[in-house]
Amino acid sequence: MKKLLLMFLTAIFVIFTINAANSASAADIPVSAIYSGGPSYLVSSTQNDLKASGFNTLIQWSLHIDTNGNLKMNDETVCTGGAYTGQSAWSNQWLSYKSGTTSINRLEISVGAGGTTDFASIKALCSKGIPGSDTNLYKNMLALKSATGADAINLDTEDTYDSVSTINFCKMCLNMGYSYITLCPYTNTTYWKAVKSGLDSFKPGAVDRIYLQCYDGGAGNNPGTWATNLGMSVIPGLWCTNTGKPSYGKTPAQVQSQLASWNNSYGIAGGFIWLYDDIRNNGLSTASYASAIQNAFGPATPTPTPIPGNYALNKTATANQYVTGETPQKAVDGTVTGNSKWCSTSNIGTQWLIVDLGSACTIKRWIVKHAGEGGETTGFNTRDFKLQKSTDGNSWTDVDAVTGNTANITDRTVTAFTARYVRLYITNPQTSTSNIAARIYEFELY
Ligand SMILES: [Ca+2]
Repeated sequence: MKKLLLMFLTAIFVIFTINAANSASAADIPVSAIYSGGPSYLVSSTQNDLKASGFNTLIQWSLHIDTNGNLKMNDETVCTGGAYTGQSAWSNQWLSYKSGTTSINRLEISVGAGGTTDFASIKALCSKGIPGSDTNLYKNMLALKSATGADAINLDTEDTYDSVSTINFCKMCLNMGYSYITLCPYTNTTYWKAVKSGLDSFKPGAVDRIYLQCYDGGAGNNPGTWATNLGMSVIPGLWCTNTGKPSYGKTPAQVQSQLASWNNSYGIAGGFIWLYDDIRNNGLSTASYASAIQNAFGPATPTPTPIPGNYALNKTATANQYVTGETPQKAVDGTVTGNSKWCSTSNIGTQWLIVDLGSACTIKRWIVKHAGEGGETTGFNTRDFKLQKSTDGNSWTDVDAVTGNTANITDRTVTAFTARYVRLYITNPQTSTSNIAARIYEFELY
């Protein structure tokens, strides 16, 4: 009996921890990334292997920057004088990585490495401010963007930990069109916190991934500690079987086991593998490592098919209050991206959202997409709320109620009812202990 109780409490604790830390579940499709050096730059035959691998993110390592702002990919100059001068094959490959049959949906270019002077160059070029569009560094990074279509710049800072110049460099990259900045720490929490903080205030959401090195110099890293320190779930990385430092080498089975354990303990957002070069050199299976990451989060689930006939879509929505720009209509516009939410001005008391369906509709399912689904912290998810119906928009009857919610999505079926007006009636918007306004990304009725 005691054992059963303990198991029950442990299960509750695990569920709570995962929700609180915004971890990936199989349904979310976790980040599965792979770093690659020479092979994906110089060997044209690697593209088919990587596109069929199951990895969803390819990180090209490593971009080097000299004090004149010229760029090299490993040993070869790729951008100088504002022009791309690297291998045409690499440019062509990268521009087509996300096309056709492929598992890759994101490309990143990693700057720096241990024992290099790249961040010393960045300090020399960026410490006085954000380099302007007339600088060689700006022109070359823009040429690289055009040649590769890279989505993100990844920071592998391992020397010259100067946050001011790093932030200016990243702001320049964001200004010219790179969508994201990602971090790849192994040590020096203070530096990484400063970089993240500086970029969070410049462009919220721009730092969207933290790839934590948990091998070699970062072998002792705890994903939970780093997530707490940096304020978001991390993506831990492990080294595949290798001959360079074999003691850090992990088989696919070991990768799966370690990531599953971390996900249960801390909630992680995915995993990454260091390093594709070793997979190639040792004749390993790229797909086996991608599967190991996916399997750590449970078997893959198919993407849910959109349900036709959301009665609320683009109907007239009103609310008791809303923040400028975050209007009630954004809760019924069919999207959860781009901050498309209704947000109340007050963070206490009752808040409500009414949808006028135009005519009476028969409804048997309702869905609410909360803050976490829109990319905000799950602590902002709506806690206690009701579904109400009305035939006149004035007199309301409860249909269903949810209390103590922490999930990103509420999806409930109810006994079919008919109404023209439907109200989301929020009695407590806060999941976290701090005061949080109601944030509804989408309210759907079927
Ligand atoms: Ca929306």
